[in-house]
Amino acid sequence: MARHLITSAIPYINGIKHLGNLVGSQLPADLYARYLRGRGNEVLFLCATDEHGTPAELAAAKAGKPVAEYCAEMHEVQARLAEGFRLSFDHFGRSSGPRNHRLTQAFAAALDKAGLIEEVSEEQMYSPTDGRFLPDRYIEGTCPNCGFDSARGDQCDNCTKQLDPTDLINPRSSVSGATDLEVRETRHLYLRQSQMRDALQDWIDSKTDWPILTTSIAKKWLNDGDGLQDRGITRDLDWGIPVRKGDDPWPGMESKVFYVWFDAPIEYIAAAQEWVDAGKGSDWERWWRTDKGAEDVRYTQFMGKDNVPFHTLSFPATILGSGEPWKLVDYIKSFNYLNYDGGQFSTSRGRGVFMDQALELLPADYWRWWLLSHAPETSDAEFTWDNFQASVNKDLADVLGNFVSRITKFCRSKFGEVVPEGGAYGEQETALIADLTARVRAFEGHMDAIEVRRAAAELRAIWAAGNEYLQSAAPWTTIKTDPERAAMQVRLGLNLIRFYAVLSVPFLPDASAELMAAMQTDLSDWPDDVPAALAALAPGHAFSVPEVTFRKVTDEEREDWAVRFAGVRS
Ligand code: B3M
Ligand code: ZN
Repeated sequence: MARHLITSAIPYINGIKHLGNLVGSQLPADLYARYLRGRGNEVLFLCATDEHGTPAELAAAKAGKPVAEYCAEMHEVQARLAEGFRLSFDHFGRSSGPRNHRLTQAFAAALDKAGLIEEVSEEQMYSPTDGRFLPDRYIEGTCPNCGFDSARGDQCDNCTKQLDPTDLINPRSSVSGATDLEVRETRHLYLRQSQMRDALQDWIDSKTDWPILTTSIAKKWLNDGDGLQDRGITRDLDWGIPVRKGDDPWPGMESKVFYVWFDAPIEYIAAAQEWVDAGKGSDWERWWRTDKGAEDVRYTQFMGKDNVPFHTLSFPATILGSGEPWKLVDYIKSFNYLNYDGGQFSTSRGRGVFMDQALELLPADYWRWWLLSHAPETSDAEFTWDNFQASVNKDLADVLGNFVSRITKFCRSKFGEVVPEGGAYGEQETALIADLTARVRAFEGHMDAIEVRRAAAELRAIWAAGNEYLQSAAPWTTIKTDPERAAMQVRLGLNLIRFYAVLSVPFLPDASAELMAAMQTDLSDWPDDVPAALAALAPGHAFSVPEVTFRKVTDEEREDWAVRFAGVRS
């Protein structure tokens, strides 16, 4: 049994996430966590809300609430939605919690001790109209790298380049829109990332199995010359983790906080501590300290492509630079963007379908299936209502749902609600089992490699193989001439339902649970031995006919939803 640490990028606190955010980190992370647990591994799956920095301050101001209160409320909202989508976090933490405060301050002290922190007097954009400095998202303008006109002060969302507010062309305040900005002196702490170029280069070069998307972004910014500039890790903001040197004050920095991207990844560690504090675990160090057992852990991170520079350069610089035995990530799975119906999903503009809205329309499994089977892995992907309807109706209703319904109803009418006996398998059954064995091994291969779309396609093919078998074995015809044989076909069919339920848990946790309940079993062991797994429900085992497992999306609904979500969220 291996030990797997899995983290999803921690979503900003500033509002409800859209489906593009969900499929870019939390949902595939959940898929992988569920799969590894299903195969008997020990898994610690962590996520949290990212509560500091300008996104939090700006959103709280917009909501007219004190920022601490806003964050507490939004954390609950996001936690409930995560449950709604069945995201099986072992802990969903908060980056504003006391554990992260202490850890972040301790990391800063360790980096300082290692000579990697420098105090720099720098020029920052100041807005007389707003009466404040404008760090990060308080400022917008044109990206000097790609020309995108809504780049933010810390990063361009279009080309992923990390920026400084003073890099922006035609900068404006995102609070007031003011353009009469001036440059003022302020002192900040800088992390001397440039000192760690060689260490980071060696580390990234050693990761030959990483997805191309991850390594290409990492190498682009590493070799770009300025990707590994020394960067400010403090800000002139009220809300955040106060700058301290461990437990001691940091002279001259009393009114400042750490930059959100400095403390946010440290929350991955703090979330493990919070997990212990919440009584859900007993030892966080064996997951995070290589001197305390974590060298045996495989650590996988999930994130959208815009987060890759921070996870391949900045956070590893923090970890490596501390000189302390912290666990480094082993594998970074990153995603392209999911677009929405001819444009971009947009939180700021409220465009697309958001997590709360999606769950009002349909249960989580429908969304999980569509999103995962269309995950933006090798390129950007697009959500359209046509595609959503077609995929749900075909894969879930026609293939999986229909299979379950036909076999259970037929059995009930001819043999009653128990698994019938029947004779030995014939050629057709042997061929099906051989085919399924090969497909399950292929499915495992894709899941192990976190090739989400391929895994979904293989799972669909596994369902389809059962459907095709049923179609050609046709027990409803066989029964007229050979009832023994029909009984055997039904016995295999009922066993296939349980088998599908076990394999499908990572994609469709609710439907899988329903199918297991209908089959009146909790035998959920992974089918390492496919023939044995297909004999798990013995003759005489009782079952019940499940309710409709998946319903179809009607044309009327599709048209209605397309119109309803065409504009912006009100
Ligand atoms: N909160 C950005 C995002 O939600 C940021 C990720 C932090 S991961 C440590 O996409
Ligand atoms: Zn750009």
